[in-house]
Amino acid sequence: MPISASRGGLRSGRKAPLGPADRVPTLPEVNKFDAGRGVPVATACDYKERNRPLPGAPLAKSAKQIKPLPIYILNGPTLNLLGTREPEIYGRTTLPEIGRMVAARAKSHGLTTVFRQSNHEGQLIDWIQEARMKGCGVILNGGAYTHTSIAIYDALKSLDKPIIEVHLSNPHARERFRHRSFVSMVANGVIVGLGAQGYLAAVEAMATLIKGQS
Ligand code: DHK
Repeated sequence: MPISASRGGLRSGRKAPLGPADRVPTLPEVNKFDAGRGVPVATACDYKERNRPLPGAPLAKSAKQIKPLPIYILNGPTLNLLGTREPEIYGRTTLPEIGRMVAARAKSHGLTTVFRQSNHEGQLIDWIQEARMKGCGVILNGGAYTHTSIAIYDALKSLDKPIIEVHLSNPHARERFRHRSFVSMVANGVIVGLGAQGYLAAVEAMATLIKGQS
C-alpha cells in the first residue's frame, strides 16, 4: 500500500543531465511545489491575492469575504459503479459516499471540494481546464484513462496547481498494463491501494500542499 511523492523535477518533462535539480526534494521543498516553474503553492491558491481589490476599490472588510477556491476531485470511467463493481478490488464504498467523506475532511481544513465523475475523456479534460481558473488543486482518479491518456497528461501539465493521483486499488500489484500511469508523470504525489481512505489521505496531502505546511 505505497504512498509516494513524485520528484519535483518531473513536471518539466525536460531531459537534462542529472544535476542538483534532480535530487529528491525534502518534504518542505515538495510542499513548496514546483518552485522551478515559479508556482509556489502559497500563491497558486492565494486567496488574498485572488481577492485583491482593483485600484480604488474598498478593501475587504473581513476574512469571511475571502472565499477559498475548491479542491477539484475528479473521477474517471466506471468509478460511478463503485460499491457494486468488483468490490473485492475496489471496495463497497460508493462514489457518493466518498464524495461526502472528502467534503467533510476538506471542511475540517477550511477547504471545499468540487467532486465529479465522468466516463468521458474530454469531459475530464474540460474539468481539469476549469480547475485552472476555479480550483486550488486537483485530486484525480483517472480510472483506466490513467494508463492510456496522453490528452489528460497534457491537460494536467498545463494546470500549474498541485495534483494528487489516487487509486483505490494498487495498480502496481495488478495487470502489467496498469503499471504505467501518465498521471504520475505530472502528479506531486500518488496514493494507491488504500481504498476509499486513499481519497482522505489525498485531501490531507492536498491541504498540506496548498497551505505550505510541512
Ligand atoms: C480504477 C480503475 O477504474 C482502473 O482502471 C485503474 C483504479 C485503477 C483504482 O484503483 O481506483 O487501473
